[in-house]
Amino acid sequence: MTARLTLVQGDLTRQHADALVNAANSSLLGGGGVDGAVHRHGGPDILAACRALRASRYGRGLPTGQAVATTAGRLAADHVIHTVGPVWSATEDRSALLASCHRESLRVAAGLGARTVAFPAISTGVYRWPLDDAARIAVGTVRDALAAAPDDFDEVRFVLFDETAYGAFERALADRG
Ligand code: AR6
Repeated sequence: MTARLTLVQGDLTRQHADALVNAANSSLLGGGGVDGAVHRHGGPDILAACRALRASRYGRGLPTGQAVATTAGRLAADHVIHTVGPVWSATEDRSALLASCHRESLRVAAGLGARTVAFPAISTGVYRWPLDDAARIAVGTVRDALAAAPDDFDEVRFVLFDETAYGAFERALADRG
């Protein structure tokens, strides 16, 4: 059975899910927006796990479009999956990297057996990606991934911080039926 694709308006860090996706940066060492909230509410174990990843596999940082998991610390989840969205560019098409964030996060989640996964609107804050376009890419990519692996997940949830973001994702869901 194909997983449900759902939308909620709210704070990612208040969600209950097997895995929460963090809109990180390649340093993996924290920042503002979702990333700041994940570390603030999740506690120091997440940063410790990120530092360990920097010291081992990702000495040069996590490349844009890739994803890696850590503990979720005190969050109501088993895992945080950190992914690095592309910074919006008006001159260069970076859509493939934004799609890759979603695909790779789901690949990592499936590898961990995480059946419920919550995503924020990656790249639409500090990285300035226009919401409608980001929503179209996010929804389309997740939909394709779920169709390709219908038994891997129960629910993929987009958690949108405000009404504007929620509306953009609602339109993207409706657009592709
Ligand atoms: N829950 C859900 N959505 C949120 C939350 C939250 N707690 N906080 C913000 N948003 P951003 P990016 C929304 O900036 O654009 C960080 O500094 C926000 O309104 O968190 O991928 C990282 O360290 C927006 O719609 O991520 C990177 O340096 C969306 O989440 C950089 O920002 C994404 O906004 C990544 O930028």
